[in-house]
Amino acid sequence: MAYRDLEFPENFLWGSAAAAHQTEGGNFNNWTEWEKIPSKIKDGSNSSIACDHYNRYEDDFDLAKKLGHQVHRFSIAWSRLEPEQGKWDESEIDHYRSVLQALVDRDIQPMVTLHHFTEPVWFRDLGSWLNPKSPEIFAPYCRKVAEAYSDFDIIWNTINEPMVVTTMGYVFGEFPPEEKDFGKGLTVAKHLLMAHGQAATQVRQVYDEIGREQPQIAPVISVSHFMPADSENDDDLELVDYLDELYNHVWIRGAIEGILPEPAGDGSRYPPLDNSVDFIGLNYYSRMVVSSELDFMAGDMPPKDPELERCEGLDWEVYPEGYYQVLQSFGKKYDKPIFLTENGIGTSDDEVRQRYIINHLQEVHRAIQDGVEVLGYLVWSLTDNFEWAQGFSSHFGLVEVDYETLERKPRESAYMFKGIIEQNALTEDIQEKYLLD
Ligand code: GCO
Repeated sequence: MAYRDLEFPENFLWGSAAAAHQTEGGNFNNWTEWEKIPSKIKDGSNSSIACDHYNRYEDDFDLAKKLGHQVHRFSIAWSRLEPEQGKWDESEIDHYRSVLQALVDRDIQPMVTLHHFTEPVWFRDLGSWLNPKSPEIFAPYCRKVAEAYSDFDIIWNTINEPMVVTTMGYVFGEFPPEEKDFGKGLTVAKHLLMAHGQAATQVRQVYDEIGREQPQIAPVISVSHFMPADSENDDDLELVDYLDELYNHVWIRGAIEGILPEPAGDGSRYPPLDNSVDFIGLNYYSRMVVSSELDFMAGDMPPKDPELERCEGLDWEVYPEGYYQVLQSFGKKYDKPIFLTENGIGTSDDEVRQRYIINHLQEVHRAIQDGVEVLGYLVWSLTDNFEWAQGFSSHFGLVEVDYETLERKPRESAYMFKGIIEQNALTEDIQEKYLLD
């Protein structure tokens, strides 16, 4: 097969993404408490030390720098900053100042996520996102963060993957609080949308108050490419449309249009959402094939395609074409640029990762050629880390972590990615080297 150089737009940003709970260690939140229940984490591990990134962030950012990264996306642990409602831990606020400074010192652009899955135990005890007041309870923390770090040049992410929090925590019951209740899921989706609005509003207000130019703000959504088990079956096609709308679009459309859309809300306006989306943070990993003959809500899925490679543990099928499809549909539906805030694969076979990244970037390039505005691309993740209910058994890192010694070792894919960043292109040489080997 003949390849050609695929150049990315000028000013395209490259880097990697991570989250506090998965890398830092030493957290105390709803997940650390849940992890203590035997059998919740598939490999029997827990996040206690994780990658010890809390103490090793400078070394990790040295690696990111050495590997050419221009952006690093990470999350702030709400439970560290506000260990009791309304009480602020100044030493933790200082900690993240040092983290931000370490990125700036290395000339890496920080992208900061305010909520990435975990929350303080006191918030859980107030009913978490089922509490009608939860968006307002979240707001002071967002304000505090904005006040504390507004002197840094930050790209802000409000809520990470609201529909994953909703479905995994409240519909399929695989994440805390293990609810299996569609109605509760809708309530949580609505409150997370309101929380996004509150977060954006707080950040904007703080910047206005200090007379600083407004930053870029975005929620980060997880999208899947839904496909019918039988493309001739109308019921399957209908199910695809229904799930695509419910999972991929309802929430983000609400954020962009400033409403609480049905079926999560009643279609009413929610003013804090106004001007809350500068760009769409989009995470894509895989497709989802669905059949109307199976009970999707009970988690029944058709058999996977044995020809496709899969993500370790999570069993997601590798399907790069779906990336193009979702980018196309987002490009057409919304007048907002897209930042690819996560893409990657859990695997111990780095050649699988090399192929995964290249094949997905080929699709990103194709979408850009066809007119979709894409601002940047972040690999999930810089290092191996604690993959939620999978524990440490799914290896997403460009950099391998030895969990005995916590030693870091860049994989070949990290150097491959460095080459892509340096050229701002997927060159013919890189494609030949990594796809034909
Ligand atoms: C998510 C989270 C990440 C995951 C990654 C791989 O996207 O679910 O943002 O924390 O680790 O997606 O599953």
